[in-house]
Amino acid sequence: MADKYQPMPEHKFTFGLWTVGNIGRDPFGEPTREPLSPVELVYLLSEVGAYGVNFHDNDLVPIDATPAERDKIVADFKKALDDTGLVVPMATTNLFGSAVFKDGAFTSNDPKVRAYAIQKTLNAIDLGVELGAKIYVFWPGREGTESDATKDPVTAIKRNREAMNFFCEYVLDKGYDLRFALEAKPNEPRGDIYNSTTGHMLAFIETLDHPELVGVNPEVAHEHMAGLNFTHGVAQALESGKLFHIDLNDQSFGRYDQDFRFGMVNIKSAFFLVKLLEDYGYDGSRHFDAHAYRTEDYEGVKDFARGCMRTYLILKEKAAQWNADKEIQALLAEINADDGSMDKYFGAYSADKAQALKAQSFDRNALAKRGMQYERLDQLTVELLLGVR
Ligand code: GLT
Ligand code: MN
Ligand code: MN
Repeated sequence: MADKYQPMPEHKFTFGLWTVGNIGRDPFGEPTREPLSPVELVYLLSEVGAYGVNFHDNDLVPIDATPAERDKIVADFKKALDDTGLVVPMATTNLFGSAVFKDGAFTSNDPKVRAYAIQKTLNAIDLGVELGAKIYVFWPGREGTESDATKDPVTAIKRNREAMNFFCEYVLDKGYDLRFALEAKPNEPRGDIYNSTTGHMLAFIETLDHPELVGVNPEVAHEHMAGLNFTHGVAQALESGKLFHIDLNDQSFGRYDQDFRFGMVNIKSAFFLVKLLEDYGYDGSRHFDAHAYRTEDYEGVKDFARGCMRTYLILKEKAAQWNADKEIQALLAEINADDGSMDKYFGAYSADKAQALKAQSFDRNALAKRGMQYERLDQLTVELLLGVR
């Protein structure tokens, strides 16, 4: 019998080359795994059942490659994609690894660095489009400061906006079928990063010349680093039509960017996230921006990748079970009971409505006495997740 948690193309599970290709280096220790080539990583992803592979320009083409080397690498990569059927839904630029970006890319205080960052991104957009990407991510890892003595934050916002407007015009000029997704992170590697949460990004997008081309790419770990409820941030993006992409992983609250396997730490919040994405029909990639523990060899990397997808599918099944659970649904119906008597006060404003509402009397104490039964509802949820329902 087929495994019911088998990943299928319609699940749109993707991994970055940098995720399964992570070699286990950390700030204190050397790599623990030998690097694999992009082609080898495509075959690894195909073996575990992924649908797609994403990359930074330099995950695929080294920063100092000659044009001839670039063409050979791209041709080999395309062949691996053809052989395996994997697709490239998303691409992005490495604007953080090279020492040139030590003070940022689009927000660097050095105009030559800013211009170089824009040039690098234009080339990387071409590369992504050549391989079929429809979403292009911007993660401003170096766009920040250690000390605010060093950079004016208003100037930095303006530089960032000018760069994004330039890229939107470039995509329109070229006729590319490409949209941008901005990924927030509060800190690391910079002491503080601008536009530090998904909420900041959503507000920034509305100030661009082409907001319709730009959405967000929220990441679990990054919002948890900021102590936020990830599901709420994703809901805000989804509700406003701005959830273009998502980076799934996990993270203990209060830690650095751990990029753990999806669902590894916070099963319950992962459940509500999957339920949100599924209930509201999010149809973009489910991208796992995470990596295996440093203790693992490549068999462990496959365990990691399979685990991300399997946990997602199990939680998807649990969400369907939750939606079909008679006791839970009866409780929800009771909690949300509505006799329609207040309908006349909701919806569009009118002076008459405001007048009538001001005249309505409410028994505040009686309303406050009502028990909401949330303890019961949450315990039912926990028992469902623990597998005893
Ligand atoms: C980097 C970062 C991720 C971003 C990637 C996109 S690179 O690994 O930690 O969160 O999504 O640039
Ligand atoms: Mn991360
Ligand atoms: Mn990410």
